[in-house]
Amino acid sequence: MTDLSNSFFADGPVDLPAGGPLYLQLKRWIEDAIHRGEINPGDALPSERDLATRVDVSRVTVRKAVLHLVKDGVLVQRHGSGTFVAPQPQRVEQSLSQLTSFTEDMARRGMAVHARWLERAVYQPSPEETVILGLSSGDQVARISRLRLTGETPLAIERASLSARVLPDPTAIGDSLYKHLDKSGNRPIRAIQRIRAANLDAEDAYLLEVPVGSAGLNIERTSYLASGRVIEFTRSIYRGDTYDFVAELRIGDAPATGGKTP
Ligand code: 16G
Repeated sequence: MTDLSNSFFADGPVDLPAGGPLYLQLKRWIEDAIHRGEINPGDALPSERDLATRVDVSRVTVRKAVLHLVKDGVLVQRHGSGTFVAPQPQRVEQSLSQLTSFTEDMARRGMAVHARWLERAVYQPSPEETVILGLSSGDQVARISRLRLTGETPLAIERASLSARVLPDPTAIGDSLYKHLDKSGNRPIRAIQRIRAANLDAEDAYLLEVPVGSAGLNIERTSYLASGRVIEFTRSIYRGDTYDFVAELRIGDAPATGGKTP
C-alpha cells in the first residue's frame, strides 16, 4: 500500500500544468514529477480513487492519464499490486576514444545484446549517401537498420549505409556489422562521430519504449578504412536515459598515466 502521508502525492496543493484536456495535464504533472526526481522508479502510485481525490479530478480522468503513461512506458501496472513508476534501465558508459562496435562495448560490460532488424536491403543511394560514401554513378547502397537491445530493454536505433560493393548481401550480417566487415578486411580503423541532443519523435520513441519527446542522443558516425575511403555512415539514436559518452581529456602533450578508461 502507498503511504500517502509520506509521499509526493501528499504534498501541498496540486497545480496541474495548463493547456489541453485534463487527463493530459495530469499526465504531464506525473511525468514532470518523475523528471524532477520527486517520484522515482519503483514508487507506487496512489489508487485511482485516492489520486482523483488528491488532484480533484474524476476517476475517469485519472484512468485515462494512467493508461497513456502505461502505454508510453512511464508507468507499469502489476496485476493485483498496483501501478508503479517504470524501472530505469542501467546506464551504459561508452568511451569516445576507442573505435569499438556496439557488440564489443556491451560484451566488455558483461551485457548480452541482440538486435531486431528494422530494414536490410540494397537501394539506389540518396544524394547524401553518394557524397558521404564516395559512390560512383550506378553504385548501390546497402542500408541496415536495427533496434539494439539488452535483454528486453531497447538502447539504441542504428541506421547504417554502406556501399553495396562492400556489403552486397545485407542479410548475410550476423549479430555484428563490424565482425562481418572484419571477415572481408573492411573493418574501419578510424571514425568521426558527431553527437547532438534530440527529442525523440513518435516512431523512435515507440521503438525505444520511451515517451514521445524524451531526451535522446543523435549520433552520426562516419568510419574510414586505412586507405581513407569511407566504409560506413551510421545515424544512431540512443536513449538519453541509458547512455553516458565519456571522453578522456589531457592537458597539452601530457603522457597517459594509465588511468582507467571506461
Ligand atoms: C556502434 C556504432 C555504429 C556501428 C556499430 C557496429 C556508435 C554511436 N555507433 O554502435 O556506427 O555500426 O557499433 O556494431 O557507437 P556491431 O558490430 O555490434 O553491429
